[in-house]
Amino acid sequence: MTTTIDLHKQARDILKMNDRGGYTIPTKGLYPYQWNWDSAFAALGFAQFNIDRAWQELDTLFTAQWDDGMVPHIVFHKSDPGYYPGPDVWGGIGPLPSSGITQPPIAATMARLIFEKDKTAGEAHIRALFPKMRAWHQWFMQWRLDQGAVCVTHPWEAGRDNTPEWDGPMERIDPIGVGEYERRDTKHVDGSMRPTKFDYDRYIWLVQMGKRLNWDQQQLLEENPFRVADPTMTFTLLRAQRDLLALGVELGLDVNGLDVEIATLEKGAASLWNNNIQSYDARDTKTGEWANCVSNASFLCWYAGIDSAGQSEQLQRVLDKVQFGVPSHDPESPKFDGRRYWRGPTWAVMNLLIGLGLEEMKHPLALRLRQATRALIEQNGFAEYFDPQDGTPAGGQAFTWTAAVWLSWAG
Ligand code: 9WN
Repeated sequence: MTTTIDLHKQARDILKMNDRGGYTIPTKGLYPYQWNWDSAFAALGFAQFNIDRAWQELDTLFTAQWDDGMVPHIVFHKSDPGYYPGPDVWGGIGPLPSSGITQPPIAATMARLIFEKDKTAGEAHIRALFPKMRAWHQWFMQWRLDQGAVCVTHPWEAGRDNTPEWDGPMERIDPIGVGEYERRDTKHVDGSMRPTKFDYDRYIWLVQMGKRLNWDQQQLLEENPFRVADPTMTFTLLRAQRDLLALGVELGLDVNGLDVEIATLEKGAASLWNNNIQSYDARDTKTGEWANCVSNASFLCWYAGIDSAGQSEQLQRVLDKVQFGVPSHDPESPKFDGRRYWRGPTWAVMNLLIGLGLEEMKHPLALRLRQATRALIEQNGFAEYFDPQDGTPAGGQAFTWTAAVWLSWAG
């Protein structure tokens, strides 16, 4: 029988195995580069046994920050033909080869959690990272707001690539001229667990457009048909801004304007409440239409410091429907698909963020979610994601962020 001690060792070994020297890849083969939010989770995992390595992870991520403040979603430290689209397809314009979009800003929140573990080791890192995190958050505030909610401009930005929330806006894209390309993801894992060709044509078409416009945000604002106000981005940025404010106040740093930005984001979060389905939801800013989806991102409200009786009812409902919550899409929706990526599976990292919020708010479902995540990993290992009905592991294996969730929260 595998014991908790064995699983802790396995989780630490996964982090060490995926360490490429200063940064960690999500998993060998499928994802051979540094991903933005994966790295922030990796840092939290490392902090449980090697605090210096935790800070190094975040420090490395921010070496890829663009002049305008954006921190890219992939940093291509060393070219690897096993992943598509690579650095040449993206044509990122930062100091290191990178993609041209970002990912959910959880770095400031993870930095604060790591700082709380050891303030002496952390203070210099926080002082150096603070202006960089501030600049990144301000980039969101400058370019990405819609009624105060934060928008994504590519499905990959939310980190929830093929969630049904994007189905409407994706259908409106005609990927004319996308040309031939060779997918590599389906060479590593079963295609039935991955996004479809319909999705990939549009993912690549959006990348080609960004590169053509040299990732100029003003031009993208005018030309890009995909602009969706998203609960992931809105809730994670709101939380990150609160954490930045707390860190700044504690260390006597310049927090001027942060309170106003937080108030804007609070309004933005409120604007994502969809009365028709009694849940936080994504809104297509081009049409004003709701996605009408209860997703795992809907449950990030507590993480952002927002309590919601309506969302609590939804949480109770979806947790009662599956063995291992939180499913990435409503298990009662006809679009639910328990094995296909962000259209149903449970993701340990989302559970961690949701769970942290629930615990901080002393929510009655907090313990249940933590125990379900613990059982999920105990029984099924450190997979990228899992079928929420029976826990079947899916996607990549020996996955950095699942190991980090075990070490920092579930284990
Ligand atoms: C595209 C690395 C990343 C995660 C995302 C997840 C997946 C990439 C892909 O893998 O996306 O960014 O190629 O499928 O959806 O959340 O950061 O683990």
